[in-house]
Amino acid sequence: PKTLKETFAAKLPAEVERIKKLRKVHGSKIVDEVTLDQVYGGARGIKSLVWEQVRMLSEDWAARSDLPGYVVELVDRCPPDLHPMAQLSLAVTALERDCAFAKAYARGTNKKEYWEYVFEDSMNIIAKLPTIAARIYHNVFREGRSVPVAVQKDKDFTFNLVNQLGFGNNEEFTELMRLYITLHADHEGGNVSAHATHLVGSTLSSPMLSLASGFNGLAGPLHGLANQESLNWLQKMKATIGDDLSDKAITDYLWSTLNSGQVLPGYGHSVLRQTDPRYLAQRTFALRHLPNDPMFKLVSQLYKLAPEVLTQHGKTKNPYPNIDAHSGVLLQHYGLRETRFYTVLFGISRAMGVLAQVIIDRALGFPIERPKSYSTDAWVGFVGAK
Ligand code: NMX
Ligand code: MLT
Repeated sequence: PKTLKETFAAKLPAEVERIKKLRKVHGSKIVDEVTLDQVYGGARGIKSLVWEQVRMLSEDWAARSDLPGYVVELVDRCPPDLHPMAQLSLAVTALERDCAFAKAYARGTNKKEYWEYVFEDSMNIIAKLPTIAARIYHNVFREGRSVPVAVQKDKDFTFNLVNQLGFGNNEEFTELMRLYITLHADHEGGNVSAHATHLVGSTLSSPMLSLASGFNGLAGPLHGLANQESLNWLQKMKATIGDDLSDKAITDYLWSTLNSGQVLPGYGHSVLRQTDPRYLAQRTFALRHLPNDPMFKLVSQLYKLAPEVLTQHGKTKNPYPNIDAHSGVLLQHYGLRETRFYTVLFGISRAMGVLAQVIIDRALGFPIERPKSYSTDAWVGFVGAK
């Protein structure tokens, strides 16, 4: 059977031709109109990115999973109160020392071959993420008393991740994590982690530095850190209202969060205008495996109450839950209770989606990204306002 790289290489020429022809025939067609609201509104909805998909290969990743000694040392030297996402970003940045693409570029490699090196780098990074993450986990939450066990080369990527974290004997949790890793991997190109990785990669910066930029974006509470925020907030809610989990007590708590100028973590979305299908996939898992978990029951009660409260609040365009409203309760059910670690798990999965795109970006020769900016005075003139 062909390797992933051979499969990609075989498909590439036809895709390059397809895009060439598309641009030749339709290159001057207008594909979108942009309003001033979109310019000031975080470029929301502007059609301006191209995004595609590839599959993973666990065996290949297992073979590439060893960490260089200096990365182990770097992670081990991080203070335990440095957030695990910052540690992950540092470790990925440090992997650039062995970047095949940067070395090939320095040698003056033909730009048509860039993707081959970016492919190797991307596979190497993804392969090492579970070991890096597990090392951070043991250092921060087990006071470094334990180290991740070795990767089992005949086992799948997610089994090894779970096993290295110390939960490998729990098949149901491993199955949950297979779902988790699948759900978080990609989500089109406009979200912050994907877009940041793509943007930085467009400068021909290495896959390591590009992904670290994506991780830095993912670490924000409005993006991937929302999974940590969501579970912390649920726990605070429970501690505050005690055993009275009545609709009224919960609704009052939701209003107290909103009235103190905070968002309801795990609710709302920049693009979706319905319950996130990834939330529903996790809910289906919970209904099957942990229907009586008290925190899952609370999440279900919120699902019933929060959309109405957010609608009355009248601000968010989407009052329904997103992926981050659910993932934490599943992790805590199986004993992974360290909420500060949750976004690292999101990052491991997201790396697959965004690095796949960086490979495609280089294979298709996408240019440096550079939108135009204007001052408000210039925009005022542009739209003819007084
Ligand atoms: N709770 C309270 N207010 C909200 C919420 C929420 N969950 N969601 C949006 N709003 C507010 C938002 O802050 C904004 O207020 P203002 O006009 O004062 O700035 C207003 O509603 C309009 O926002 P939208 O256009 O609906 O959403 P936007 O695209 O700006 O932001 C999120 C999208 C996801 C950042 C926002 O819904 C949010 O902050 N949600 C909570 C954090 C969260 O769950 N993030 C995770 C997203 C998924 N992920 O994995 O990345
Ligand atoms: C994501 O998975 O990246 C989030 O849903 C945020 C987004 O799409 O903007």
